[in-house]
Amino acid sequence: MAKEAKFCPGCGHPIVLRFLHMILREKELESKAVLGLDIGCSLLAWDFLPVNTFQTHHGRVTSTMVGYKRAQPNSLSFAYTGDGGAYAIGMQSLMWAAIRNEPITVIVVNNSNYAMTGGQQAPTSFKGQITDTSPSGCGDEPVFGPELVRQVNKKAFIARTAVNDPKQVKEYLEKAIEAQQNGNFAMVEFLSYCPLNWKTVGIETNNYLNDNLKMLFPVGEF
Ligand SMILES: Cc1ncc(C[n+]2csc(CCOP(=O)(O)OP(=O)(O)O)c2C)c(N)n1
Ligand code: SF4
Repeated sequence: MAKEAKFCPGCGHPIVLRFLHMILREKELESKAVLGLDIGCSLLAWDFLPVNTFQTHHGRVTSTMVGYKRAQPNSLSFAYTGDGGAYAIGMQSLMWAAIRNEPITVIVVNNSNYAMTGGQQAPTSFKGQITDTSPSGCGDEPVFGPELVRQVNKKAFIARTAVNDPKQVKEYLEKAIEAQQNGNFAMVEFLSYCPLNWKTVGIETNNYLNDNLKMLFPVGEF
């Protein structure tokens, strides 16, 4: 049984995690799965799923789960991280795992800010985005993670979707698991809700996702 969420009401993280759990249960893979958590709101997934879980340092979840997979090749190894953990402090770990085609599945939850620390500008913040550290609007272009990783690995499964497209969320998670089972690296980025730091309520959160993140970051397989 999945347990009570520690995430803010309306957060996108539990959507991704519940679909991951649904698939693991359907495919009877719960006992083989190992979930590595990065620092950030990802760590709120601790004890959320009935799956063996590691807590790692900020930006180091990918390398930790590569190590785990090498030690336990029959396991199903997941690196669960925010966009800051993946594309700022953890970019080097992510790129080398992709370059070496390490057979793990990386799940990136992109909420366009450093959420756990209070909503600072992140590598995925979009031009003009108001954050705690860009009160007059972010001046930088964002990082397009899946597009970048595609450049260094032609065999991997690489995709982006959004938490308000449940059919695609499930499909891409299934394909990312299959890719790992076939010996390949996989990464899916999920455009995700962060009502606390976006300062949105109710339908405004979904509108923010559609009007900003989904307008900028293309969804699909790369
Ligand atoms: C080495 C290190 N640097 C900085 C921090 C502080 N820190 C904790 S969470 C976080 C931001 C996390 O943002 P992101 O990875 O995008 O995840 P989110 O919280 O948005 O899900 C930072 C900078 C830390 N814990 N460790
Ligand atoms: S701060 Fe944002 S990402 Fe973190 S739990 Fe709350 S809504 Fe979710």
